[in-house]
Amino acid sequence: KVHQLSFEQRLPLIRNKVGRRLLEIVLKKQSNLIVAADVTTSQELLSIADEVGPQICVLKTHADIIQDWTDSVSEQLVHLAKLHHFLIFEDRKFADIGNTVELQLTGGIFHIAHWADIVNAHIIAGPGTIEALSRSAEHCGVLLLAQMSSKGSLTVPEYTQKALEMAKQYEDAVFGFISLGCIGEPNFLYFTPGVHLQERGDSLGQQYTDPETVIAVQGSDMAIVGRGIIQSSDRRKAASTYRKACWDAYLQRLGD
Ligand code: 6AU
Repeated sequence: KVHQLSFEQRLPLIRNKVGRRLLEIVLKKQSNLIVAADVTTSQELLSIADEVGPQICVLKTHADIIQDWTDSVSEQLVHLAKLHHFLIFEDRKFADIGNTVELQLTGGIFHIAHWADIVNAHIIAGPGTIEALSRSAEHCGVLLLAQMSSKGSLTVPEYTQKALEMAKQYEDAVFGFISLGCIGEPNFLYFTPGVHLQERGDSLGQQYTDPETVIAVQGSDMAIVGRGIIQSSDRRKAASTYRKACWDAYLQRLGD
């Protein structure tokens, strides 16, 4: 099912308010590009946020790979997010029982619930994981991992289907999926990682597809790009190239 509904048409169908806020940003900036800032120092993370900020709708973080994380890092990130008008997605991939997930979301040294607009979760442990996130992350939107980009992923069609069913039960919190394309209804958004304009994969099982295939052919909405931009010698220019490729692919899908 490839959606020919525009983001304008889908906005009122999204139940979660972070999801609607995201679509407002997407439309205003004409950007369905998410940058995955997989770097190990706060200085690199913040400079990437500042460099690519104007081109993106969401910055995706892995707080636990930053070696010098403090509350000040999240404060500066939130400042840059307001300045450049993007949302922050902490790619924590919660996967535990609800009680533990609640502690992981609010506690530790990261206090994810304080600064993240979006978090994601595996469905492997059942609905308790999502129940915990929907209870303690009131201002946070949730994405479920329905498929993965890596070689040998265990997300068989039945598993993907379960993710769709679980999302429907928690539609106030869950507004979309990590998936390889459009896998469900237009009231959810589809986020696809493993996007690169040059490479086909890496040595550890990542598999890449280009933006046009992911968005125009497979029907995904948002492209998540890490190394394709992060490892470029000119990140601003790379982000601008990817933004245009992803947006053109969205327009192409609407026109088909
Ligand atoms: O473009 P890359 O390969 O440098 O980075 C891809 C980013 C990484 C992964 O942690 C993440 O996307 N990712 C995810 C997410 C977003 O949940 C799921 C998946 O199946 N594959 C994947 O690469 O930050």
